[in-house]
Amino acid sequence: VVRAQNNHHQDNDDGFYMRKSVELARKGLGYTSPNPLVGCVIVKHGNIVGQGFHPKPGQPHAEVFALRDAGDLSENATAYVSLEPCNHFGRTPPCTEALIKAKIKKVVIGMVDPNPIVASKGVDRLRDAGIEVVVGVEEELCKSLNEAYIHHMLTGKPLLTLRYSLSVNGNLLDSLGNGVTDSGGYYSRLLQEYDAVILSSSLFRENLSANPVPTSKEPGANQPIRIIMHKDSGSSNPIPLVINEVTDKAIIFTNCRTATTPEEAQQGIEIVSMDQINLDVILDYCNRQGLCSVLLDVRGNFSEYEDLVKEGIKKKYINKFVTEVLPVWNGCTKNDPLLPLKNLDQGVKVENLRPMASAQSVVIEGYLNF
Ligand code: AOF
Ligand code: ZN
Repeated sequence: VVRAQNNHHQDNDDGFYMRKSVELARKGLGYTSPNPLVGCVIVKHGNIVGQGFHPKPGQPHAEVFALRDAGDLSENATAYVSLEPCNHFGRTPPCTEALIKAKIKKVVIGMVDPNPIVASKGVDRLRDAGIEVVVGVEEELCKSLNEAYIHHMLTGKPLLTLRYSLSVNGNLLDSLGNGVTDSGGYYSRLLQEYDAVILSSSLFRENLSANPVPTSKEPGANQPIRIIMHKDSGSSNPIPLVINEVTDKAIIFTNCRTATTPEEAQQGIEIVSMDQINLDVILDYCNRQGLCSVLLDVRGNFSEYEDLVKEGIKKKYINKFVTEVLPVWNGCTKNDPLLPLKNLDQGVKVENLRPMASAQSVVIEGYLNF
């Protein structure tokens, strides 16, 4: 009985320190892709003596920062890491060796690294060195932290999330009214987590004054690469000039054959011409760029996104969706709340609906299971 009680106490402590590691990991939010978010704390005699997180690719891993922070106190201490320590030379040397060298006694791990180069080899290496290893503490939390990283590692494709807004009566919003651009800060937080966001060029043309380029308003936030799809109906000025408002990295996929203007080239805006804009080409591009997460951001006129949404569902590229139910009634033209998902493919099952309250709207997240 005493032992059971002991274990119980131990479990609670492990959970506490693992949650602390996850909290630290989040400090890298938006900046680590294609690497995962990872946090680490070093605990000795019930005190946190070292903390670290992975800030961005090329920089040391979480464990290295935490060990540096702890210094000599690492000896005989326990390390909590939200992801299995790596056992390979990538851009940085293996964390297993750093933990062994620092004479860490025990390592508690949130989840095994799905990266095939690591995949339990880190655990094996630590155990071989005589270190006690516990795996799977707060595993679901650790997995949710790195949804895109895990998806990308396991499928070789970016996590594609469909986002759209609904009015309270369940109608799909065709245009965005005032105050809708960033409902309760949810959109802003969402944006900083994505490597790229797909938008229609008409958004830039029509809503420039009301809605400038969508950006995350979080302090110091990562701004996703803008993937702008531009469908030309044969007008004389095919690429809208307001694209010049896009100051961060952007790529325009267009079905019209125009050369890049000097201004666009100067700003590093890449223009790719093709006969028909499709997700295959866009996702290939994302893969070549090493992007792990993409937001298909339906803003403005839904019909401009319809082909991509259809293709995404048909080809099972869309993994997740986020919809905001907004107390706005303007521009409602369609009649089914989950229209983009259900009407386009009867085989789609919507599951794990997660309503999330925010200041001005209710946000619903869900997954597509084909
Ligand atoms: C860890 N701790 O903080 C991170 C890990 O190119 P590198 O050297 O940065 O290696 C990247 C890989 O290392 C990445 O794909 C993942 O498997 C692991 N990331 N591992 O022990 C960390 N960021
Ligand atoms: Zn590492």
